[in-house]
Amino acid sequence: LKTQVMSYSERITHCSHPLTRKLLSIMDKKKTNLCLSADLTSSQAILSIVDKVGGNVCMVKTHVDIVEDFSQDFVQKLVQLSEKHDFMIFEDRKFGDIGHTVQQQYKGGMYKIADWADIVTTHVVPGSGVVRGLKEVGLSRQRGCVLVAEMSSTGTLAKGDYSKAAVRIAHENKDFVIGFICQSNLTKDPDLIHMTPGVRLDVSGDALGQQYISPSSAIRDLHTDIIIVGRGILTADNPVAMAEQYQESGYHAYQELLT
Ligand code: 6AU
Repeated sequence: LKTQVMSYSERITHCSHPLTRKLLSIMDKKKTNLCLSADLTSSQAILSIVDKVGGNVCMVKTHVDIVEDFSQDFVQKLVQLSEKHDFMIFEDRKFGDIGHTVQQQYKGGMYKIADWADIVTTHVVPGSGVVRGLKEVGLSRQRGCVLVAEMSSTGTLAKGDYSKAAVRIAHENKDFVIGFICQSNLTKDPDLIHMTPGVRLDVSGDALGQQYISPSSAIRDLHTDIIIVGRGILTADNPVAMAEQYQESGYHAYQELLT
């Protein structure tokens, strides 16, 4: 039995957060629910793949702390690419400390994440103070955050009451929280976007506990909104063709929900 969902354009009219609205309008305009996880270690390699597949994605996710030659010039160029191709920048920092510490990690150090990342991830293990700390830094810069409510890895502890608490923290901080990293649909609230990693077409896992599902399982069966794909694209013989394939699979699964 198929469950009717709202189209991206219809959902925008039910959303209040400017970042959620922007993201949905990019998804609608570019016909994509694909987020590239650009988990490469050289700035040049990241900028090169992002320039090639920027047209296929609604977001580019980074792990800046794995970039060997990180510089502010790198993130400036990434921001330029986000303007050229119209995608959002998503730093997967997974904050996980007390509010006071995460504020400094978010705005300071060598990365100055708050200066360039539209969205960041945070764990909720410290309780809601982590979100309130990030919010004090991010709100005036029109930033947002995504809560890691569930994980794709074997034996994850982020489940059950923990995930429910993440949903509660999201609802209490909707001026700053725009969604979840998750493996299921956690709320019908149109403002909160469900983003699902652990998506790949050719293999079912890796040697370190990563577990994969297909784009259609994520979007059509689990009713999440965005697929996050790293190695499925990055290690392909033809990453550009593969990005197109993930874009099509994810978007097709969304269209199946609409009909
Ligand atoms: O497609 P992969 O397996 O190459 O990469 C998946 C990406 C990696 C992980 O750090 C991230 O998604 N991730 C996350 C995120 C986005 O927070 C949570 C999770 O549960 N599983 C996961 O793989 O960059």
